[in-house]
Amino acid sequence: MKTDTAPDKVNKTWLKDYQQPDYGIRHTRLEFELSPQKTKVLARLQIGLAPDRAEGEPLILDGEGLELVAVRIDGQALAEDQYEVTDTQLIIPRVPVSFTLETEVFINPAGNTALSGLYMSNGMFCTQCEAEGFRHITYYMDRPDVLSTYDVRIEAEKAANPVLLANGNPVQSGDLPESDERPGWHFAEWSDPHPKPCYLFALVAGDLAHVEDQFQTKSGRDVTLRVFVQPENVGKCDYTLDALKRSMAWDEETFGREYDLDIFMIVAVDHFNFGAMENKGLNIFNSAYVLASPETATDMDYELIEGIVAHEYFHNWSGNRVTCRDWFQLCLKEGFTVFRDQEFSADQRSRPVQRIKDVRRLWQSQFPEDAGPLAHPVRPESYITIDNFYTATVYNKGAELVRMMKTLVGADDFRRATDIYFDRHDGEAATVDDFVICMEEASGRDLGQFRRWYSDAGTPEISVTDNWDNGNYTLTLTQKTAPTPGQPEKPARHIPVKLALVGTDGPLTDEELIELEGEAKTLTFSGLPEKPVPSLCRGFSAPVRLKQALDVADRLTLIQSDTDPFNRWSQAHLLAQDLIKSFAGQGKIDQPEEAVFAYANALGVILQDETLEPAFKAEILRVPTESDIVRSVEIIDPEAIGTARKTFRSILLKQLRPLLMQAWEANRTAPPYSPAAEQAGQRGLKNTALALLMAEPDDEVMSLIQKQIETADNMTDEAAAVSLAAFADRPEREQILAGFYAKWQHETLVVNKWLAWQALSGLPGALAEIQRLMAHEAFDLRNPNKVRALIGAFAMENPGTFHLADGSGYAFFFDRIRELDPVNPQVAARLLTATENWRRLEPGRRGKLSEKLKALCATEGLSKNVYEMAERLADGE
Ligand code: B3K
Ligand code: ZN
Repeated sequence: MKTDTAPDKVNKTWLKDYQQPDYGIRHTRLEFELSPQKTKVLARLQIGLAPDRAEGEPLILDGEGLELVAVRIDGQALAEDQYEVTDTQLIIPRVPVSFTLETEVFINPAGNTALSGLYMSNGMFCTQCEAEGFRHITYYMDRPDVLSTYDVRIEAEKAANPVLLANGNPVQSGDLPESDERPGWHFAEWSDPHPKPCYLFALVAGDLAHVEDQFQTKSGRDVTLRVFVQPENVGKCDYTLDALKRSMAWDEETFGREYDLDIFMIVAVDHFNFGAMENKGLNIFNSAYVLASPETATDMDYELIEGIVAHEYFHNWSGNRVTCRDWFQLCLKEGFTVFRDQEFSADQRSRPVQRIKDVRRLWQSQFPEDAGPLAHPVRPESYITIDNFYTATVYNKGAELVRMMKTLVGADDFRRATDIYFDRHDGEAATVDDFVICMEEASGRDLGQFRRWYSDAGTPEISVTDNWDNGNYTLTLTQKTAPTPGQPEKPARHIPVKLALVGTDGPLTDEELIELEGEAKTLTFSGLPEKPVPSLCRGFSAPVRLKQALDVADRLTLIQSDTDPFNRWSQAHLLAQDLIKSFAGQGKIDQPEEAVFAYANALGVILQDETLEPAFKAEILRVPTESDIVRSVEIIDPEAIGTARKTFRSILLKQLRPLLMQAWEANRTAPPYSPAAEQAGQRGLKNTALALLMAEPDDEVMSLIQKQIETADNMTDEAAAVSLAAFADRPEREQILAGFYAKWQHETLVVNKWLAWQALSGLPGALAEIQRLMAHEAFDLRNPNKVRALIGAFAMENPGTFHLADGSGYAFFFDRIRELDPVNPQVAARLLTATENWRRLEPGRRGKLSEKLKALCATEGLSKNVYEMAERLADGE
């Protein structure tokens, strides 16, 4: 690990400095002799000077933490004075125009706790190379615009590693001759004919079982599909395989994209820094997004598996066949691929509910990012480490930009544009601009102003004013974006606004698309029978905030009478949020109590509406979390928010109790369990009703909880009931939690849920409980899933405990960051996003948290990951 700290030692990389590489790597051959502490890597690279470059450029390869044994050019060993090795590079001043470079290095996979490069998870070897992990494996031009074909040979002890996998197609395998040094070894060779950047390289070796299926592509290619897992999990892969087949068929149907190798593999590993990785032909997944059985996985787990399997598969075209020129273009593959997986899920499940979930996610993580010290453009301009820019802005806002372009050019031209893009840039490293150019060419539209969405950070706010005059209605939309770090001026953006006017009995106009390009736009309507309520940004047509002065009655009109399901939900969610804020003394609604009665009535009508799907009802019934309120207030006072939310839930419950009981009863699903949308929606509604009933956890409701725990035949119902018990101040709590642990202690993914529920509890003593759990056998700082379950859930989603007034939550959190940083800097840095709202805290907490950030920033020996985050967070103080 690199341990630069002082700002002057930390190099920033800038988009404006991009230069094409001096050399290309035509072909890469890698030979691995795997051994946990000392793996040998031989790299044989066919290198050539780039066509437009003059001879004499030095060859500079990236490499970190490598023990270099030999360097050869065209078979000739280089003397030590013919090259230079630094902490991060191998520099060869003089090389021929075209040559073969061989390097031999040793690396230590077992010591790699950062989980970047080649590392070990539960005894198996695996890799993670995006973004810059390959340089921990061998010396290479570790940048996405160097594309090469690969041959890989893996040698390893057969008993411990019967399975040896790499990218591409299998070539040959067999036993190695017996020898004293390597008794019982074998080998496998793989070949990947598709040129790829090294971040897509992957290798896996271990004792794995697999499930298998076949897929025939539209043009008749037979593809073997395999999902590899630890042998005890082989019964939990069927859904992953099924989701994969559906993804392959969908991408052919929707984007005309076929798979291009003879085999597609997914491998599940327990130690993984994020969700999954799209390595060519050999996706490596966090086991949480592969393994599922009705007894151990929730509906939400199934949904995530489906979405992530699709996402990684779709990268085969949007990311792998067409990759990124440099890491500033990350949204080119990530934003587009998130858009693709969102569309897939919308087609597999309920489109309106999918849209609600996608926007909920954007509001939870991207809007706060855009409004705080970590704000950055979808295409950032600089970074210390790109690891810190795998953000909601790049991914989720990036997806919204693709969605807006589709709205602007229309579905047919959008599909023509993606065809042009894939054809034109196949086998290349492209830029965001290349993508937008394809949209322009296919549609004939000028997207010049639209490009600001990529370069300008911040969420535009659209203020809405209107005037009603005897059947004539005028509506004025005005846009404004607040300054963000480094960007004081924000010119107007090109914003697609879908709108309709709604009356008490439903829409008064058809939906139309308005393009807001200037600062403001005024629209006039005549002949309307009543004063309408404008339904704006229907389907969330643009990632903006609407500033609309609607009274409660108008908002209820939209909740009840709009035909756009997204706006019905968003109005309900935002009204609930405003009501809670009003109870906390920060809202604009007078007499919030009466308004809650009216709101409850509206919810009651929705609950009884037979035409609405249960999943939609569940979304609308879900009370905003404390974190939702924290995100939406100007000044964060966690205690006032906690109390206000309780008040709101209690009043709602008083009004709705019989209907909630009925919803709980009526939505119990009949066996057998199915993870498909319909049943999942019913369980979602039943368990959301139960959650609201737990606003007053009396004996009657606790008996429902107990009954559900005892009779559940699936983890969704069991988890819902046990987690609600974990949040309740009831005598049964301890015994329910202990019983759950005793039952599931051998299922690590289930135990992670148990850790998270306790980390989310807002009960007095929650912090002490979390501290105790750090020492529990179920916790392990080296496993990112466990870190996220316990520390991540506490810091990100338990504001009452994280922001304890005496600062003890902060002290605990920063101790953990310091402990984790030397183990896994990427995960430690990511956790720090929990502090991004510190400037909005009430003064007491604000002072305490900013002190902690400043102290962290000044700490010697931080990783550059944590240093960069702390510096951006504390900047200006
Ligand atoms: N491309 C990977 C993310 C890699 C993150 C590296 N820090 C997974 C994905 O987005 O599909
Ligand atoms: Zn991705």
